[in-house]
Amino acid sequence: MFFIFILYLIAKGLKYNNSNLYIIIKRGKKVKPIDFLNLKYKPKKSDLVCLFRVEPNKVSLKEAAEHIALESSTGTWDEVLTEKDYMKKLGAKVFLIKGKNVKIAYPSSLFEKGNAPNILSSIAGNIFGMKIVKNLRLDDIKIPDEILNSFKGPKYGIKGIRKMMKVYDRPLIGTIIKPKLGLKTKDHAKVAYDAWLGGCDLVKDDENLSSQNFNKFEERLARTLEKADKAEEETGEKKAYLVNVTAETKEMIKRAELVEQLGGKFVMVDVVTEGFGALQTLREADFNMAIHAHRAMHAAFTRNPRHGISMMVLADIVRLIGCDSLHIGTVVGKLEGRLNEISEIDEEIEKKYVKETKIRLEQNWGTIKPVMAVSSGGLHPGHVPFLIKHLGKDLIIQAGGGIHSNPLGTSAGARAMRQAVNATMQNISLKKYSEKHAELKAALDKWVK
Ligand code: CAP
Ligand code: MG
Repeated sequence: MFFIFILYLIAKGLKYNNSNLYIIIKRGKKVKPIDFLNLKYKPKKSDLVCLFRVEPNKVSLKEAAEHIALESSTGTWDEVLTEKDYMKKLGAKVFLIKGKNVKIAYPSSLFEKGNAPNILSSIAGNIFGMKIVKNLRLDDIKIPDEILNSFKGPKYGIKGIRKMMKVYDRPLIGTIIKPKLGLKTKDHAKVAYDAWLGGCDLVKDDENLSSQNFNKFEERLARTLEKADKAEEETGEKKAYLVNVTAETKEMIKRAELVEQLGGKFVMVDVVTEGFGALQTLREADFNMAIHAHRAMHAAFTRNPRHGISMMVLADIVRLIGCDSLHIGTVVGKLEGRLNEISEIDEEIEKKYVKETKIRLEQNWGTIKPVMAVSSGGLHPGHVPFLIKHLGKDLIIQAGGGIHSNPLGTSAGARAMRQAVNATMQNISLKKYSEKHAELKAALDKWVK
């Protein structure tokens, strides 16, 4: 019976798949397929390495891992007769399985250099939908020099932003104009002006404001930049407007051109909804402005710790492509995010070298500049000591509600944030500092019980 079965396979030229063991029979000739699993393999310096957490579905972990490696590199669900010997070196290799953790090395020649969407279509593509995995999480990637050097990275980074804003010794303070949608242009510009006068360094649009009829992009940009100039003259400080240019790619570039013409310091872009290709287009255009990355929609794939792509990976891509500041979370604010994860992301984007941890791979960023971390979402002055303690002073602390809901108004709200930063930098408790600072007192009375 078995003999007849083998004859049948030979006749059909089909594959016999005995779980991990593949034998292809091509017209009677055995062809050794690519080895996607080799626990003795030592990754080369030029390999891109991925750290996955894998929950297999009705198969062994080894089999699931092998299928992740093949589907994300050169293989498919069955061995194909079109495979050639010369492509064997392109196969990804599972080289470590430890608990649910799986490390896979990808030869860098699998990827087109300088093409972020292409890289993600392999290592973060079809694999998340494979029936062979119940859950699959891409925790981190280690990017080799060959790929790093094919991207621009941030134009300004932390040092450049500090130089632009002439603020060297404290976190920068930002606000988001609220209400997030609906204000007419004139009122939008007035809120920005009040926030700058109170002490904000940066004022940004919200993620879902672009060029709606109630507040058109061009007029908003001109009027708000005019207020930034006025605030600079009046305060003697640098003030930046982070205008949201998120739009269809050509339109986004057109809007960024206008920001450059009008002398803006920053543009802001929603990196996930805009798309990584378009983000590269913006960075490649090499405008004079710094790029602020808002991450709206990221939680659709970063939030479930068992499935999807981690914020660490998104942060890697954003640094690689070249944004200058990136939202990484707050721990204490309104949005989900744990301290250990957020502080490790903070290191990943701000340091030149990061070492391996449970959720991160080692990375040497070489000449790619550091990105300034942004904490935003549900923040008020009472949170400032915690943020500086855990994320350091190379930080943009942003508050929308935490400034515009201060009982004394927007300018006072901004002043309260500056007071909280000043107190923390001088190691004075907020409570003590608020005894002589009415704006901070109003904030603490409202939010810190
Ligand atoms: C903050 C914010 C930001 C979020 C984004 C908002 O406003 O403008 O978009 O911080 O989250 O609309 O929620 P508030 P993250 O200060 O009024 O909360 O930084 O985590 O990506
Ligand atoms: Mg927002």
